[in-house]
Amino acid sequence: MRGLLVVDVQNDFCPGGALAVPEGDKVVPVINKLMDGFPVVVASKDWHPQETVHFQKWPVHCVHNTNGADFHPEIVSTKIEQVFLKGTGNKDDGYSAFEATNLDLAQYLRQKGVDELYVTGLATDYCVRASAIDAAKKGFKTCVVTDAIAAVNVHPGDDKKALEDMKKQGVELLSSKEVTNL
Ligand code: VGL
Ligand code: ZN
Repeated sequence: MRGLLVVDVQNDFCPGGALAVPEGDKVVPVINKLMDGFPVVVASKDWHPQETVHFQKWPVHCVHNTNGADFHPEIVSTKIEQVFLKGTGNKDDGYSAFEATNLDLAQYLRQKGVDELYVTGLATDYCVRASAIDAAKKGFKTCVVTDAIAAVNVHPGDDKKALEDMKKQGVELLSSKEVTNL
């Protein structure tokens, strides 16, 4: 069975946010459309404490229970059956949704009968990359939806490098159109 993972589509990663991904909000309508085709839709949230080593590398963002950590207002969150919170400690980055601390994502998906995971969201070169590679390593057939992701690109080309890394780890890359027609 197919599951959709929506990674970190939160205000702070969208234009105007504390760690805005260029055009981060362009993924929202694509993800909303994809949701209808999936029996299981889950999401992750970057969910940091006020002080963490993570903020030595990044501007303060997605502090738990703040507006910046909320989902983008146009994401149809009623379709998301469970949210996985990550980066919750003060000593870890928690880039992968499989590092969530409130619930075990891999266990949850297996329990639901999901063996194929479609990964979307923000950001291509950090949390999408880490989550997709973890999913593949954990034995899920894993696909990243190329028009449902956007990159931070701290260094130009990080997005392309991330896509290459994911492919090397056995992650398939498909457009939302291809996914819808599967
Ligand atoms: C992310 C940088 C810092 C992400 C999270 O969601 O990709 N990137 N924290
Ligand atoms: Zn973060």
